[in-house]
Amino acid sequence: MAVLGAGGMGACHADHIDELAGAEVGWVADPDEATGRATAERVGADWLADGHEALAAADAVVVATPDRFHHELVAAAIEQRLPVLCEKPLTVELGDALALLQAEIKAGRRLVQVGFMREYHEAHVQVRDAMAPLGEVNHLRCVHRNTNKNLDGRTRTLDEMLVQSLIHDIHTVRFLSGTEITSVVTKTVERERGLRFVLLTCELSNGGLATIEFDDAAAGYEVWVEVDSEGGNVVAAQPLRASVRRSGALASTIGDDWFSPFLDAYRAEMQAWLLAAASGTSTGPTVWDGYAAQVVVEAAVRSGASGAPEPVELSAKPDLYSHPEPREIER
Ligand code: ISE
Repeated sequence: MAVLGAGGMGACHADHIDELAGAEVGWVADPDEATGRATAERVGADWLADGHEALAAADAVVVATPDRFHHELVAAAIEQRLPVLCEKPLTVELGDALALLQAEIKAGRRLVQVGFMREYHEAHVQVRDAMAPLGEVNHLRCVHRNTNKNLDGRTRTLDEMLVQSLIHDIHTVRFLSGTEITSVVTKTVERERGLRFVLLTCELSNGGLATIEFDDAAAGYEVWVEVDSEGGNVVAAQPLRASVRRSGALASTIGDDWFSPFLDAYRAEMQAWLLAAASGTSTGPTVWDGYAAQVVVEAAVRSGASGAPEPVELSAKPDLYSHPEPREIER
């Protein structure tokens, strides 16, 4: 495997590949030599500065570079018919997501898995399984509280929050409800230091609603979902945490980083991707999912500016993405 980008996510993916039997990290590519070498040496791989060089040598590739480089590397991997695991977002620009859709259609195969790893997170999987027999979704509520301790006091723009964070919840709405988002209204709360809270209200193609509540300066990191369906209500299990009674108080720890609550999900995602790649098939969130989430992001940005509901207009879903069965990758 080649791992392109050795920042937090690249290093995490390289470690997970290294842990799993049957796959090896051959190359870690990162223009920053110290960062690249640190991960490469840990997993017994070679360091390369150039992602394209690593890609030419590998059987499969993980793209975990800064978001703006995803498009060109994924396009090159599709061109070489290599299985790809690409961190979210698939691309930053909608036009680039469309180009990847066209490239995969031209290749005639699903080659890319997009890193919407909530699909591999136990609490989300439990909700999906529990709601399956309950019929149509009437309302799906996503709560996402980010502490953003690594922003050093900087606040993010609406676009950044949507592309970097809420895009996960947008995918969660789509994969849990099995519907498409047809319109979105964006409301925001600005405080002295900048944008703090975003609320998306989405109409779904089955006539239901979804709301995404996003706090970018919360006291602790939390992600959960609640669903009201025709046949019942499902609430995601909260993580098990010890309660401590001390000095007349009852306390529990939430945690403030977004990474550790999802470590098992990242591992499961990697395992699923590797198994599919090894058997010549593909699985998990597709380029269509990456594109569809990006269309919702663009509509939410427009609504943030206009204050009005904005339609989410997807192109017709290509056949390649219409059937759930994994397809063989022919090389
Ligand atoms: C981060 O990039 C992630 O992917 C996390 O899952 C998300 O919760 C966080 O908001 C993002 O910044």
